[in-house]
Amino acid sequence: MPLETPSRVVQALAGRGYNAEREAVTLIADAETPALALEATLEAVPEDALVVTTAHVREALGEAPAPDPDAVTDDAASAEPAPSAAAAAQASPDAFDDTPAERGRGANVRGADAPDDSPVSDGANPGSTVDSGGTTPVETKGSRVGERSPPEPVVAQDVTGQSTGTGEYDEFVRVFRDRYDRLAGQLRGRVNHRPATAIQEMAGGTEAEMIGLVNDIRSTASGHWLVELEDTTGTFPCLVMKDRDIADLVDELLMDECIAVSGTLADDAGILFVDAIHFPDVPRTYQPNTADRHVQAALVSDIHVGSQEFSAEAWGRFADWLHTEEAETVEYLLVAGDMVEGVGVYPNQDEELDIVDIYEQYETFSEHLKQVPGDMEILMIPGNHDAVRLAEPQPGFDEELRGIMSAHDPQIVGNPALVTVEGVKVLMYHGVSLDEVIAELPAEKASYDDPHRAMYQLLKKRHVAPQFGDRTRLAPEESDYLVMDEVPDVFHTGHVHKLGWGKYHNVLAVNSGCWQEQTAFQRSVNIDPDVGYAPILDLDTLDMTVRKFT
Ligand code: D5M
Ligand code: FE
Ligand code: ZN
Repeated sequence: MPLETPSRVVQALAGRGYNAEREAVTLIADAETPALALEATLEAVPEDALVVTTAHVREALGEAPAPDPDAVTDDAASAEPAPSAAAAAQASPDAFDDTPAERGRGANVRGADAPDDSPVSDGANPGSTVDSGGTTPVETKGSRVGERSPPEPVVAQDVTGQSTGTGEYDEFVRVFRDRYDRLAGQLRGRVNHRPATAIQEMAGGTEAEMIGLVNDIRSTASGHWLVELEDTTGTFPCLVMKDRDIADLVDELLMDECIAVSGTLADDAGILFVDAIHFPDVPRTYQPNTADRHVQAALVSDIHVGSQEFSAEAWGRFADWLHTEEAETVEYLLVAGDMVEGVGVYPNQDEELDIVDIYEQYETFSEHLKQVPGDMEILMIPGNHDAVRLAEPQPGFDEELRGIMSAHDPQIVGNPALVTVEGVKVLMYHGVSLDEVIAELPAEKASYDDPHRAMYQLLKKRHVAPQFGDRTRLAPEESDYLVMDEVPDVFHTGHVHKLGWGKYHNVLAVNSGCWQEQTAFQRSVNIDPDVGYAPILDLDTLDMTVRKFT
């Protein structure tokens, strides 16, 4: 069996009775000869082990005949030369011949239980209403095939089939240069910036402006902030005094994001005293696009089929509601990642698996997708639990998984992707960076209770995952797929399993909750997930209604 994709590696390991850590799978898939790497790994795994770990693979590859040395030693989370995650995991959608739509298959009508109609309130979200699925008697209809005929969304900013990265060091340099060029382009009109090397030559006391990626943030002995900016020529230290209003903005900074500063050089010209910080941002007056007919989209994510905590009941109620007259105008279903629970994603995850085989998980997911009316247009991106490479941008599912999920002929795209639905630009991103934003920023700016506020920060930075390292893995590509060149009209994420939405400079940010009850890990860290909600978006007004199906 060829072992060119991580999913094949997972399958091969599962065939031998092993779960595997995600990175272990990537390492094997990226080895020069994955089949040999797999065999070597299986030899290295102790007899009583259930999970193939990254350590097992590294140990095995140290001895394996001629594995790719980069793939062995690299860590995608470090800035050192470089994970070769990109090479092996690519789906090739161009080669994937779309099977004809089987629109009839999803139109099966099930008896719909009337869902609980307790209203949900969220005062923080003006302009949006929360409704429940069961307030109107649920009326199931006969076959709806052909009643909805939504045009296919147009997809941009999708790495699927475009990936060229091999994880070499200079590819990281190239992708950061691209990030700088594009985000600096957004800031250029607002400052008259000079390159770092030019500022290094300027006289003390001169006014200067610089655009750079945040390279370091330190507090000085006297409590001021020293922010080092880096551009394509070099770095320059910028000092933000603690008693200035702009000191608050330093709290919002993430490493590797692009900002501009204006200020005055110190007398010795060695440092820039900052008077203003500028973010690429969304213009306050941004006028979002809207559909020119009344049509709606359901925005969901984090279904986690295969987990013991997946709520098939809630999903069934949601799917049943979609068959009702009330949901007739809901023509699109957007799924922002984590279709399945996956295997080896987190330590001890296998103890909570209902389905241990990743392919069976997708088969079961596909069955649940078939409950959704067949005439809806479905669009999905992968998340960190899905069987694609973990490093972002993540390509869409490979052919084999597409085959499993083909019944509905969904549009399968990468993470992130900018999809235009009825003229409305929806930026879909799974949301792993939200963990990072929430961990780094003060609670009033980003928290699990208000995930949309963390999304506002990403909009302000015009990048879906600015801080490279820690939780967010980056695969270097020709360009930085994670930059928001265009302002989206709607920003849709998931991942943190919390429901939250609101508008930032007229852009609707929605984090869509989940369909998985609280896991043991979440209990241990007090994450209380929002389960079984479906945000329903009016594409003609960008107003939202949230329906509850638990
Ligand atoms: O992530 C769901 C949320 O829970 C997200 O905020 C990450 C967090 N999470 C869940 N399990 C873990 C473990 N084991 N370590 C760290 N963070 C975790 P999801 O991607 O759906 O698992
Ligand atoms: Fe999830
Ligand atoms: Zn996730």
